[in-house]
Amino acid sequence: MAEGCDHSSCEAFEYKLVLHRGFKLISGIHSPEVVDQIHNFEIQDSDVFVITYPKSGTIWLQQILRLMEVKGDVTATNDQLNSECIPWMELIKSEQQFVSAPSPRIHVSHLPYKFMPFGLKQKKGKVIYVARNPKDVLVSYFHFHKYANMLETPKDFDDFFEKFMKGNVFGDCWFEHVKSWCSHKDEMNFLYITYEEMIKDLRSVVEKIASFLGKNLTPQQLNNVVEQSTFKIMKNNPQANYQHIPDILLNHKLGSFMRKGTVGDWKTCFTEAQNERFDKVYQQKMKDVPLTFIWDMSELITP
Ligand code: PPS
Repeated sequence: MAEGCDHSSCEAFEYKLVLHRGFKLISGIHSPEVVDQIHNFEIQDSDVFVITYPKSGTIWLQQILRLMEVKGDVTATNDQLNSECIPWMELIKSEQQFVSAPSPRIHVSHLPYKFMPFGLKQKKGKVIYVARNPKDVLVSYFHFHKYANMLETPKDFDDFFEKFMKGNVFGDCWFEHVKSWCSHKDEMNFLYITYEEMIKDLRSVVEKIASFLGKNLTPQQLNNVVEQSTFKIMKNNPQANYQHIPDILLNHKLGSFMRKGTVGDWKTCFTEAQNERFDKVYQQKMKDVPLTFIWDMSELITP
């Protein structure tokens, strides 16, 4: 989410959320014209799209898929950033950039379903949707807003809580995002995974992804993918950790993409009243949605 503009020489550029066909884009980062073209991009069977609401594990998937492409050989990934090899759909500059990307073309995106290539609905290409429990998403996004210069700095947690609940952030409403994608899952080649299952058992999720993508990796190669995709390793891997983003966009002194990487951090920020309110909204908005989430680390420990 943090690249794609060329404001490295600007003293100060005012980024703001701008409504485009019912979805907020970030002015100066996203081009509404290019975003509108995505719908008509021709899709090949080998195309892969990782779809996430912000702060749900996007860069984690970039690392996993990148490593899978090189069969777990991390030395083969040293010369290029993950964000260059697996770019953001909403940040590409033109259709030509998409068309000429080497196969398999792998992209990540926070865009809602309605903007994505029509071909996906004809079961061309593959979609991996990564969801994370929305309370942890909210907290991770709050911390991200404090150091991301292209997003409005929240006054405090309460202020951000309100913005998130109203969907007044890039990505819009979490509930609508997950519902819009998951309600169309049968139209696409679609794999749904969660951040929490990756925390619980990364290896089995990596195996699931490999099988979905038809990748034949040996057990050792799979081990390598898993080992190189742990929080600790990624945090220190400049190809994966987004430390290359210029300070004009991310104030690295105030935060990091690889922040905590855990489940249940919402408990450090939510008040009891906020938690109750969130639960009420969650129950109401998700009442017809057959998805469940893990809210705390203790739920991950099998007795
Ligand atoms: S963004 O800005 O939307 O692209 O951010 P995104 O990559 O989706 O989400 C960032 C959060 O994912 C965590 N992360 C990980 N957690 C555990 N293990 C690994 N390997 C990993 N990689 C990324 C990252 O720490 C952010 O979560 P928080 O809660 O802020 O730590």
